[in-house]
Amino acid sequence: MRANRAGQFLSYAVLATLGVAMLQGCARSPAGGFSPGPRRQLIVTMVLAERLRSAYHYFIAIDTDGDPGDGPVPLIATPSTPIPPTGFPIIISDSDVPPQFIVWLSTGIFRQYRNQILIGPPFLAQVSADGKTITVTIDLDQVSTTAETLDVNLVTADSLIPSDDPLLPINYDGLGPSGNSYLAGIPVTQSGRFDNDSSAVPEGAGDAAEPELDIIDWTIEVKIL
Ligand SMILES: [Ca+2]
Ligand SMILES: [Ca+2]
Repeated sequence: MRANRAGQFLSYAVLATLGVAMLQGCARSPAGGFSPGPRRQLIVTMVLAERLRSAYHYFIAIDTDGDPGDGPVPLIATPSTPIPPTGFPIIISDSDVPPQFIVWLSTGIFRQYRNQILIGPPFLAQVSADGKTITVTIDLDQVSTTAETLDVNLVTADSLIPSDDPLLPINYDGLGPSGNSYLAGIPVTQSGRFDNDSSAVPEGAGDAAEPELDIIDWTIEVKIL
């Protein structure tokens, strides 16, 4: 989809000045064996129509406020949009609150942000050999130790820098035809699995400007060990 509507411009400069976290591999225990990993995990896969572009941006956005009535949705800023004091480019949770937790992949690097603060890489993250499937394992204790449900959206974008040129919009995709069909109220107090096929608003192909941006499938698994 092409976007040129006004929204909150979430401070890109904050991101640009933060440090860089490298992709993390399997966790090893101090004894040298493999750890079973975090006690509570959120495993997210995002499938694209075509191999991702390294310079593009791929987000998992999570709202922890417990209100399924508002969730992370893409709102594209323009240069004339007032810049809010804090936030993350193109994604908001509701009219006031930026998403509390973000995983951001760009230039081959996965970064996690909690309340706009970089907290390092996800526990595990990888891109498939064909470049179409992104899989991220998030330590739920890093997201929130108290939230019983999460609202989740997957968002892609070709740029984080808004342009007033209508010929150069930020192109993006998000869950649902308009990107506003975030997944509301995913319970994280017990193990469970959710997927696009059983979603009330399945995400399909052809609703993004480029196949490299086009989310066509997803799964979310809550794993309590
Ligand atoms: Ca969509
Ligand atoms: Ca799509």
